[in-house]
Amino acid sequence: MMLVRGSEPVPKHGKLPPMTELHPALQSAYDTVLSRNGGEAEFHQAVHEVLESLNPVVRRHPQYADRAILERICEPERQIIFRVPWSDDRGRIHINRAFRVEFNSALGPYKGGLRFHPSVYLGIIKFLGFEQTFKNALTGLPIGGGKGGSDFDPKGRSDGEVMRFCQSLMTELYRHIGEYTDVPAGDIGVGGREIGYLFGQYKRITNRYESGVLTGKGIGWGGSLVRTEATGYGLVYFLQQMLGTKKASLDGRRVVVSGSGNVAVHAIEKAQELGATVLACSDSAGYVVDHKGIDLALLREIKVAKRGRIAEYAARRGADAEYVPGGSIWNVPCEVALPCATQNELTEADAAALIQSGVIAVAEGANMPCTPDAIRAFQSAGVLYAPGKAANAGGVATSALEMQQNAGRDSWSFDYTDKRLGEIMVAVHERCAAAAADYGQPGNYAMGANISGFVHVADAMMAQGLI
Ligand code: NDP
Ligand code: 2IT
Repeated sequence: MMLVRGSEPVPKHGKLPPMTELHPALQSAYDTVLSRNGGEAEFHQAVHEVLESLNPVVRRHPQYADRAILERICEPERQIIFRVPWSDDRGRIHINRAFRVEFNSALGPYKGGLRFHPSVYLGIIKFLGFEQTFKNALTGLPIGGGKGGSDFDPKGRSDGEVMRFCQSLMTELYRHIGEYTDVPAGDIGVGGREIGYLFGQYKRITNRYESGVLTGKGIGWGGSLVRTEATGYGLVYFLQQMLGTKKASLDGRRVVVSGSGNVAVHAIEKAQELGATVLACSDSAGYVVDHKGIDLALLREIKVAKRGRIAEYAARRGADAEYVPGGSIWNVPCEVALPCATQNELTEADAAALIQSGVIAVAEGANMPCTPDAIRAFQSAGVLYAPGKAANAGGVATSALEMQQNAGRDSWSFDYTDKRLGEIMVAVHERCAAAAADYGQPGNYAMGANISGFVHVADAMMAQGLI
């Protein structure tokens, strides 16, 4: 069986760290993942990171190596791949590929977003579904893990084209999902507009107003207040907890946030509210630095309302702001870094630049944005580091609150829902911190998140028999 070590060229984007010796049961599970999922670099990376954290767990509790729990937890319960035909505004026909990976249902119905981005392939959806399983467990709410999406590129597409694509996708997806089965939501490229079109088509096909089948719905038709803001707000709530352990706060801090989508915009909003100056943000083409602090109203107008490019921000803002095409946003000096764009966007070299500039905390709004080498660099430099599966769990947690409201045919106020989100993020932080301390690594949130999430899911799987 293949062993991944040091510089072997396994992942496409992130280099794996020098391998800690894995317990034989973990090694065997990892070997199986490598041999079964050839070429799926991001999935290998996500699995490796979790298994590495489990060494002390399997040593202390050998029962986790029994009954193939490790192999089962790394193998999705179901993987669905289908064709999505649609026609553009000029009548040309396009065929996309779509996925739904129903990873683990030990704790509840599969739950996780849909991503529309040209880079989507099975390996990305599997990595996201795997991460989601542990993230959802960390929330303490009754949700299993799943993820889906398509290689459809929404950029430059009209509303009509996006609608036809969503309708065609749902024409197949509807038979696999349901309030008690699998509950999709948004992710990159999927926001309120897309959820609306998807919900409409589901309702039309099934002739059921089944609110709980999707989350991230509009406020007037079954959506929850705070869901739009939840991932970014929750990220900052987690960050506050983490800084609190060092008696530090966000007030007066210089913050850099990558991305300028749903997660980034709301992280910026909350960080600014708490007294931070957000100096820079980005999109896939480049980044802007604004020495006076990002003007959030302008950013929203350009990126959210007009779905435009961030270059326009600097052009409109004048002398205070500068646009850097390409390049790395992590060269902008700051005390707090919040990667909120995509996987493997923050490399070892970026981590070195951040450490050099005096970064004290890094919290992941995106899923797996830091490469394994970057994480290792932060941890060895004593930088507080929060993994996405903990720090960005506020989004899916608020989706679970949306499901609760739908099930009770109720709707809660903004303040009440935000308070619940805040409490959940405090609890997520506590679970990570407690597990890390219990296994002799206080402050190692990556290890704590992986251990706490794993134990919760594995215990439920053991109780439910060999399924
Ligand atoms: P959006 O589509 O709203 O925004 C994505 C942002 O990231 C955009 O600024 C986009 O730039 C940029 N981006 C996307 N792909 C790339 C890429 N390959 N390289 C560089 N930049 C890129 O998505 P979200 O804000 O919802 O998601 C951002 C991250 O947060 C993802 O990792 C997602 O999985 C994660 N997440 C999202 C949650 C949610 O509730 N939405 C919950 C938890 C995690 P451009 O505008 O140029 O496309
Ligand atoms: O990565 C994530 O947690 C999300 N995209 C949100 C999933 C959800 O079901 O709300």
